[in-house]
Amino acid sequence: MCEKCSKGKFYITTPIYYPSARLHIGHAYCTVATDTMARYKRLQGYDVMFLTGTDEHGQKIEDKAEAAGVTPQQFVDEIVTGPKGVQDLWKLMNISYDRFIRTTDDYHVAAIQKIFRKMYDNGDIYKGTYKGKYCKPCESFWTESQLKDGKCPDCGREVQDAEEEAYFFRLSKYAGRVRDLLMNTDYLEPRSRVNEMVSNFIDPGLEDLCVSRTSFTWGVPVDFDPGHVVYVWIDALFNYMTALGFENDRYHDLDKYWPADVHFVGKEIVRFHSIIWPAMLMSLNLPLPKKVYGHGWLNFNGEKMSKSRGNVVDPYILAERFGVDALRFFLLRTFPFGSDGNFTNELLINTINVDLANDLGNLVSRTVAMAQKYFGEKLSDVQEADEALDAPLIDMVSTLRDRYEAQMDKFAFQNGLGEIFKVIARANKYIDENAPWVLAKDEAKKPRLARVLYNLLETIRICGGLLTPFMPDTAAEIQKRLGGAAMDWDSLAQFGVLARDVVTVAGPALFPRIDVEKELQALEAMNKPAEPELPLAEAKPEIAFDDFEKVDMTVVKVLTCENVKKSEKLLKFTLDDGTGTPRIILSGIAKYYKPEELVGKTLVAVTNLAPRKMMGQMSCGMLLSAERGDQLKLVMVDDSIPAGARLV
Ligand code: ME8
Repeated sequence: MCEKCSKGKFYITTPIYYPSARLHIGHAYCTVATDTMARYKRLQGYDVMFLTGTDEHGQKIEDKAEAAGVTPQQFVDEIVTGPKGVQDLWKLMNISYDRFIRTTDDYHVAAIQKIFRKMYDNGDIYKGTYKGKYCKPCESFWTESQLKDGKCPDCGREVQDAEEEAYFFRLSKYAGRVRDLLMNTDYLEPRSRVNEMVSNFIDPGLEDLCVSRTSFTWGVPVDFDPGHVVYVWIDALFNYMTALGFENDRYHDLDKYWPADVHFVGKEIVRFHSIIWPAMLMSLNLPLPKKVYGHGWLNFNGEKMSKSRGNVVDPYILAERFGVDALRFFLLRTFPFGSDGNFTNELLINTINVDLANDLGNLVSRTVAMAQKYFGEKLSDVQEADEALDAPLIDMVSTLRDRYEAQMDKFAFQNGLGEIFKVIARANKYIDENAPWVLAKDEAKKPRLARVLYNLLETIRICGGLLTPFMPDTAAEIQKRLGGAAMDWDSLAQFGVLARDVVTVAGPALFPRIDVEKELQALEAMNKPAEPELPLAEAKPEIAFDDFEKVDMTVVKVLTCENVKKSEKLLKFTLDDGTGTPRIILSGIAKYYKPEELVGKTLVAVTNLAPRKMMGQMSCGMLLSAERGDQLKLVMVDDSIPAGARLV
């Protein structure tokens, strides 16, 4: 139990992200959910440790860094700590993590080496030969029997044959204990994922796991066998403990926080967290985490979110247009956490309009505006509640915290919000039932009017307080409008905490209504598919400087340009090359340009190329153009460069 508070500790983690590309809104989903749970537990009075971070080793990163012409460390540094990188994104999304681990941190690397050696020393890691299949994008090894139609069962992509000397972890030894853990405890939720793990992976026979690689170097070196690097999932999974100080001196709160109360993970990595992770902890006689929760995936317009398909939903764009709170709210209000969901811009805008602008926003604006109109800043003369008129609302609000808590404790974010929004809808109905504007016409009914407004303000206080984990800024704004009213956990279970002479503060609409059509068009325009990756032409062999010097590249101006009769490909150029005699060049670029658009342009030509006959006409030289894939552009230079200038 923590000394500071009565509730105890709560240790929650997100998966640590691969910084192989910029994160999209699907990645933010899990982190927003984790942040909401962490804030909820803090609100309840728990001493929370919320860990997130980045998983920076592996062949995929090594390959990408090489393609980008930088070192793997430079590559990951840019994506993790650079502008609009992972850490910036979490700042933007108001993610209140307590600790951020990078698996390239020195203390973690050294700890992983010790952990690997411990399992080697206890006989659970041994050396053998690896023969099998490897999925590079997933960094996963598979046996033939695990493949689905010969492809990676996780991502459906091609796998490669792999054979090399490698270390193995005796996963098979733990099959029985892991099966028992999954079948007979609440370790893994939702329950449907248990059947998936047991029938797809454990019951067909768990084989020992290959836990080292020699074909690349970007990983934690096995310190007693140079050339081997530790399998990235061992490196990654132990982050949950090294970040607390396991096998290192950087942190010292392992005893306080371990075992984790819950690991939130996406469904495709449940296998690692529910089979490999507990087996390794069993091998080291360490306590197991209390729970792994495998959430669903978000698709975009029915398709998998991916950068190459051009359907990435950029959290920066969405947050800028709709606000961070609206985005956070949408993710958890719309999709049940344990199931897959389909993100569409229309759904996002409609959710903001209906729930936030209409229901919540209107309730707050109308109530505060009426309180100020009829009473000024300070409410007064509040009479006692009317049993018949007020009990339905007051009863519902007084018990809201309990219903919300029951859902939140099951990680049912959507249902927790559902409870709040039922109350908000009821409160809006209460306004219509009690018609404060009618009461206001009769001075004798002022105390009743005050009670009606008080009930509404108190409803807003409790709903606002319970919304804090989801929308921290909005909750703070609501609190301000209620004159800094209490929003601590205990007060949220009590109707009547708000002072009867509460001072209200007016403000602009919390969530302005969005014009659906206009906004959809704007988003559509921004979400044009990304440029397809174009193949690079093969590089030519090296040439000597003297060879390069032999080529005359001259700036030329287009005097005339026309199609060549009977040719679909050729354009005929008459060019000023500075000599005073027009030069004729034929070029096979008719597919890319209309002749008239080139007249007057300043181009570059190779002018000492031997003349060539094409379609019965002589061509004296060649115009330079740049080509990639099926795109081609003439090389055009600044018009101020005179014809005849040589490229040197
Ligand atoms: O898996 N919808 O990292 P990662 C919902 N490094 N969740 C999604 C998603 C989507 N469209 N796309 C990705 C890794 N995610 C490992 C974790 S933990 C010891 C190591 C989720 O960057 C995905 O399910 O590929 C995963 O939980 C998280 O983003 C990080 O994915």
